Amino acid sequence: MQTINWYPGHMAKARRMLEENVKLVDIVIEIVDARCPLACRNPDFESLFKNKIRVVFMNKSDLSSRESNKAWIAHFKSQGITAAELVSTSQSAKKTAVSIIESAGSPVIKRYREKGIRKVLRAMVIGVPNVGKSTLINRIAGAARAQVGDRPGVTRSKQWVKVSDYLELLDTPGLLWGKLENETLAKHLAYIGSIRDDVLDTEEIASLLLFDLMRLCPNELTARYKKLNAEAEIPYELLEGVCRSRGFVLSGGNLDTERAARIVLDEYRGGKIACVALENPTDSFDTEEGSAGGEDTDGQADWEADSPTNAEEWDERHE
Ligand SMILES: Nc1nc2c(ncn2[C@@H]2O[C@H](COP(=O)(O)OP(=O)(O)OP(=O)(O)O)[C@@H](O)[C@H]2O)c(=O)[nH]1
Ligand SMILES: [Mg+2]
Repeated sequence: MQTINWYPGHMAKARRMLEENVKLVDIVIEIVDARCPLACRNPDFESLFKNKIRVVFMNKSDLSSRESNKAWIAHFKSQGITAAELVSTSQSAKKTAVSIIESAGSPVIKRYREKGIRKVLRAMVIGVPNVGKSTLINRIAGAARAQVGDRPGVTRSKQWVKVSDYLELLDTPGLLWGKLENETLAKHLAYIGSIRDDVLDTEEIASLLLFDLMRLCPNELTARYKKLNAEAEIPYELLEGVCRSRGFVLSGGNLDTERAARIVLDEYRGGKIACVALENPTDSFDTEEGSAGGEDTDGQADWEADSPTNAEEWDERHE
């Protein structure tokens, strides 16, 4: 796979931005995609948010499997982290999210009440691009306050959203962090649309996605694209199979794999292929084993992921 790499400078900036803003809040709400919580989480958070109340929302849980959602919640619980599954696009998300945020913040409210102060709870919503941070904030606020979109990098700067006289949420731009040197996890971020498609080789990413889905949910995959060869050993053959299934043939008889790649990624991200987890708490992604591509050997960036640019913009505006 094309190497997805991280610029340490951007990493430092993103970290500094979080460090500066975390001082302004009582709670850190971490949004992860339920299909790949590991890829979405930053290993640095333990130290960065040491003294903060933290909540993990596994959003887009409608796009993953029930068993996996349950397993992840139990996993977070075993680590002492409050976690809940959410579907921010559904009405019921507001009630679930607000009740968890309020109960997580109740010790702070209580502390202030003892001093005779009615405290406004402030929570910062963070996460990699496209996981649904702004959608959740809008849902909680009950209005379209924050801009949303089905691509990464929609939110470009931080924005406070007042939910009530006692709760304010800080929307932040999606930040890509530290996991990009692990090829498997980087691949997951590409699948879920956290990395801009125009800096990716979409045909390669779609081929790898098909290859992974053939292992995770062969029945659903072959039901959707009928001409796939379940025994294919080369990921690209599966993309060609999608072309045959859908009749994506160019004049001259060549297969339109570019079109197939766009369709596969769109359909996967929209939950049309299967609702299945890419990661489970018992998985180990420490090594590159099981990844179907080349290796990052020299640590040099082949291309620059987009979202650090958001971090820079955000930084500049708030320095
Ligand atoms: N299926 C499903 N889609 C969701 C859910 N939450 C958000 N989405 C969709 O995911 C896409 C991204 O949502 P945003 O709220 O813009 O994501 P974000 O994290 O703010 O993204 P950036 O600002 O780019 O970092 C939109 O198309 C939403 O409709 C969910 O729970 N389930
Ligand atoms: Mg946003």
